[in-house]
Amino acid sequence: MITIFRSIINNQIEKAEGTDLNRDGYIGGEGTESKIENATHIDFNRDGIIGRTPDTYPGGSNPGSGGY
Ligand SMILES: [Ca+2]
Repeated sequence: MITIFRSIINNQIEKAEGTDLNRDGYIGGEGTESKIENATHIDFNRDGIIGRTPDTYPGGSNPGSGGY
């Protein structure tokens, strides 16, 4: 429960800062839709991708592509 709470806080800060603070590859979290797609392996939003491509990449951030 505390982990979920901290994750929400972290994602709020990530969106505000535009930085992937916890280095999970997503600024502001992966998103519910992406998690459902990963769990079911069904492309619900028909973007051709199961889940969502990371906002950042190992070795460097890409703050211009957050899409928010
Ligand atoms: Ca993150």
